[in-house]
Amino acid sequence: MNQEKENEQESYKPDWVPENAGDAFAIKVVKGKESRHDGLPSEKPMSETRPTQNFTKKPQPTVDELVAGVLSNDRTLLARTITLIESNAAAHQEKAQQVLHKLLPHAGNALRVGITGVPGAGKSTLIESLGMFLINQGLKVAVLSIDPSSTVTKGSILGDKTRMELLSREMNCFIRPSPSAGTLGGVARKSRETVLVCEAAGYDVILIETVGVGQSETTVRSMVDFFLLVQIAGAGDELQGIKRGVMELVDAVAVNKAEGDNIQRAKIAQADFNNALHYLLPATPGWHAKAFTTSALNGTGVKELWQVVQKFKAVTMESGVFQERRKKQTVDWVFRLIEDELKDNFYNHPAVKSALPDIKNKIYSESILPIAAATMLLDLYRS
Ligand SMILES: Nc1nc2c(ncn2[C@@H]2O[C@H](COP(=O)(O)OP(=O)(O)O)[C@@H](O)[C@H]2O)c(=O)[nH]1
Ligand SMILES: [Mg+2]
Repeated sequence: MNQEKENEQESYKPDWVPENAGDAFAIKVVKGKESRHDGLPSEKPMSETRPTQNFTKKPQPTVDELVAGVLSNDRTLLARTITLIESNAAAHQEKAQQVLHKLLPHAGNALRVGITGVPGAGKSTLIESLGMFLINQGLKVAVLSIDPSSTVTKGSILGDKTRMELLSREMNCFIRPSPSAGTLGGVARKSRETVLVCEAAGYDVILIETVGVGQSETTVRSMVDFFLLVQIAGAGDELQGIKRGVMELVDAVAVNKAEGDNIQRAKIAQADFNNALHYLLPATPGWHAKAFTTSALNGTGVKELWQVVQKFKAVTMESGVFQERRKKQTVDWVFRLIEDELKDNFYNHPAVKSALPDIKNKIYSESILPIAAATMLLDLYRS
């Protein structure tokens, strides 16, 4: 003990200290402790006493655990299954397919509703309103969004979560943001599979919000039963980016923000939309799309909107159009999967990959004809 104390007090001068330097340069060396920090003797070296187990990852649930979890609507396992589906890692995709395979017989029982419209039209707010209405009717609601431009950090869901404040606190609601940025095809495949997983978990209504840009509307139309366009009155058709094409895809139009001073304008817009819809081929055979007014903010028109959806379901089920569309959607999906796979294979082919930049340059400089370029790349792929 005495010896130890002496060691602790021992001072020495490093060799860079000037000669004749005073005590200011002295360094006191304290011997390391052999005992634990609480002063008690340690039986193991320090490195072995570290609680490494806290830093190891939780074991991954097995396929059967995920399946059982989804079927019993365990929200954590539901979310983990979706994360698996969204992963691009080959091992995850393989596992996701096994889970899906087992869930498929339990899917298909929900009503799938797509909601489109320009940013700011009030889609998320309408989902909050409609979702709460449905939950109060005893239904379970899943909300998904499709936005190929969103990323994990900058995704629109940040805004959406605040718009869906009440809904996000409901036990009977499950909200899942868009898979992070990727090709529309990739995002769509993941979302389609997520729909099936939510159905297997027992959700009665799946609401899918999509940004009203590019091809995402056609994509969402291809995975829902009912498609709703949310509009605002007085914004002007150009401002709302209304393409005739979108009107041809929808089963109803909701002229939103129809409250206060805006009611009159909303009614005029409603008439305009009804007029336009009248001349279009219906998106769903046997169903005439109509425009309605809503105020997502204070909930007016939401109940009526749901009655329209209910009527749509009854009419199309009766005529068989509902079932027919689902079958057609499945066939389309299969072909889309094939197309995506072929495209992936093509662009990832080593010979194609390495030749592509050069061929692109040649196309730019017009030193190669387009058809020759395509033939050259395809030949490389087949070689
Ligand atoms: N006055 C009014 N404002 C609304 C209504 N619905 C949505 N908003 C507001 O419009 C803005 C955009 O709404 P949001 O739901 O995020 O639109 P989204 O981009 O289409 O999802 C928000 O500030 C909402 O509070 C409505 O019915 N009336
Ligand atoms: Mg939104």
